[in-house]
Amino acid sequence: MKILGAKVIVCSPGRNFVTLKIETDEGIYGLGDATLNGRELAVVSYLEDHLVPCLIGRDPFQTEDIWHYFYRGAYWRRGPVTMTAIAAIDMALWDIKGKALGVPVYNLLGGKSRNSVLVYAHATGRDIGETVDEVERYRQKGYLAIRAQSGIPGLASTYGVPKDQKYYEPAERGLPSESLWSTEKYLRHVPKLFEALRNTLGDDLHLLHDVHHRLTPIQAARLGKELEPFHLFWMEDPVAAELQDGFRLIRQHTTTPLAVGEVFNSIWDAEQLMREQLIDYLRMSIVHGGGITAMKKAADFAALYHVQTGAHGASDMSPVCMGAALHLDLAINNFGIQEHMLHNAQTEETFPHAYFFRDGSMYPGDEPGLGVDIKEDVAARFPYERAYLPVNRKEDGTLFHW
Ligand code: EZ4
Ligand code: CO
Repeated sequence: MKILGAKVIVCSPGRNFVTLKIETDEGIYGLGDATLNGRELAVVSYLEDHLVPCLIGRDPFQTEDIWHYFYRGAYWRRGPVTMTAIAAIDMALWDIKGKALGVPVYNLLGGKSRNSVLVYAHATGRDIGETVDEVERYRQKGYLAIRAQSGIPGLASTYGVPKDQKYYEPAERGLPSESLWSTEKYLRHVPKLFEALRNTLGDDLHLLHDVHHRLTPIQAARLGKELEPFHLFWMEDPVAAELQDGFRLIRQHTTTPLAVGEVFNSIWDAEQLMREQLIDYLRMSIVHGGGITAMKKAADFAALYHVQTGAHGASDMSPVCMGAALHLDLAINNFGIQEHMLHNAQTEETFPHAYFFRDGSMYPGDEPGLGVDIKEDVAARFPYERAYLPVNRKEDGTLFHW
């Protein structure tokens, strides 16, 4: 089998998605997600101008060689644009392999290590009362694990809290919006949120929280300690993780489990964090972490250090990535949890998929390949619109982590 060509499909069914479609001489095609939120067209160019010309004529079964060809062969290593582009190719090739062999991709990765994939949903509210109600609503839908975020008194907008639309979607059309931040107000508020959640909902539900990179290690240590009575499943991205040494400080002070890595794009971003057992869950996604080939290796490395996976699965990862994630989640031994943020109706219409949700878990389905398709005619109805993630400033105007 040979690769005939590949095309990049950009669409915006409510938000932007970039999808790679690789075609073969046997009529089988594969799909890969190439979406990098707010920087979409950089990946389009990287693929169209630099990678796709090198794919033509290759054997799509050679996922390992092709991965190294584009990783080592670029000379320039890592980085979100490069790794997202490589991930898209890798996903599409695994999809082709599965379709050609007539098996779902999880059967090429070791088969089923479990029956179902535990997922967590996002509950948000403008205040504690609304968030408690939202968590309850998700629980009634069958979710066993729920991330809880709430507005902070005295701050006009907060990460994770929707402005007008029903579901939280951080990217906005037009130029970047700006939000305001106060660490003091945040740290006073969050323990009250989780106290209210446990008092109202009891101890059974898994509760998660995303700090979104906004604390220093010692502040994160304080928060982790104060949240200990409420037994979180995890505290996510407590600090920006470039300084991996910083996590030692958090670890010394708290037993609240830590999840890190949605912005990572290489195992080297997490190598020390895992080797020194400074984190509990690796959040790197297939689309931003270099594909199935790279993430299988990262997961196997994590397993040596008691680290489990908890892949990023926000709505800016397309259904193609969600499908790929579920195959890997089902197959690896050290799977922890999978994020599951709902896609809107137009996205569901654009990307038909075999995966489904039932009783708090998800299932990749048993179709050959990844089990996700794209309707190009539907995609064409939703052309690209420039959109950005917000930027975040402290109340005195200092630019801060978003
Ligand atoms: O900010 O996906 O845990 N989920 C998150 C997300 C990320 C967005 C960035 O594109 O932190 O909301
Ligand atoms: Co996050």
